[in-house]
Amino acid sequence: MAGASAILAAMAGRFAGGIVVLTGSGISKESGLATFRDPDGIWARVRIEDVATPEAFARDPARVHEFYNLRRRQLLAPEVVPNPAHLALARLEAAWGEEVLVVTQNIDDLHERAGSRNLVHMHGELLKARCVGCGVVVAWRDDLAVETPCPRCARTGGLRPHVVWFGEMPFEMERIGEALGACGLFVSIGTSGSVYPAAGFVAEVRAGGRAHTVELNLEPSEGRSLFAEAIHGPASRIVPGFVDRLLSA
Ligand code: BJW
Repeated sequence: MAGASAILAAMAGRFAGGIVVLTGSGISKESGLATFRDPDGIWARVRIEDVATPEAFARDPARVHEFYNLRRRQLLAPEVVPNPAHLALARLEAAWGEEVLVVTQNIDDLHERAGSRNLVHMHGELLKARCVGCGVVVAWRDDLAVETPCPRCARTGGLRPHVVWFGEMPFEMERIGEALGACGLFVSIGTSGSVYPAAGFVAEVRAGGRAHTVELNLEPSEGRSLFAEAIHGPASRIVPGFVDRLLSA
């Protein structure tokens, strides 16, 4: 099996570079959180321009707060818990330690709840708020409103969800770039590959010419042809299987 032997080769090099796992909203779908671009996804119900740009927040902050308040309440609902895909990635990190870096585009905290620690939230975190006045970033589990005062500077109107909107720079790009440049295996899980810079990671890794690249997604993504190997199916089934294969290779 060509894929398995490529993984063995990547395993041999894992001490030299590690594994980068990019995750998107598809990994959290079976935990009860919506994806963005599927027919039942968030962007089928809400316009990006109304809720996910700095201009939208400047124009109508109450509308943007309403959108994220609803998603924060959904995330904190008792039935939303990590699924076997999140748990499998945490198991991989438990076995191989910091060689495994999860870079998630998701703003939910399901990777943390599953046990992942070596983790980058490149599009931010729903359970944090940031003050545009003083810059403080604080843990936040309640609704936000335009009138909510900043817990540090007390200014009102400045608190926003600590997330990355279109036109804003994703977080920790330097750390991500270094990991992509060094890794021996790049795995993309549950993302359509339509939002940059994350959509460009596979090409970046391939340009290095060393790492094996694998897509794990419900269906072929926009970038499928860029991956050396692809496994399609629901994340809760294919990710644990893939991790088992890595750990037993
Ligand atoms: C399953 C499954 C199951 C379902 N199991 N799988 C023109 C060209 C190129 C770039 C640009 C351009 N014009 C503008 C840009 C830049 C722009 C961009 O990419 N736009 C594109 C739309 C073209 N990007 C930005 O503005 C970014 N910033 C930036 O570029 O800064 C400049 C920069 C310069 C140089 C270096 C670095 C940076 C910022 C992007 C911010 C994205 N923000 C959002 C909202 C965040 C907060 C929130 O959650 O509300 O992030 S948008 C949304 O999309 C969210 C997601 O993280 C992101 C990706 O979506 P994802 O996760 O892939 O979801 P889907 O729905 O698209 O896909 C789900 C997949 O799962 C599907 O394939 C399903 O099949 C699959 N699936 N069920 C497994 N059970």
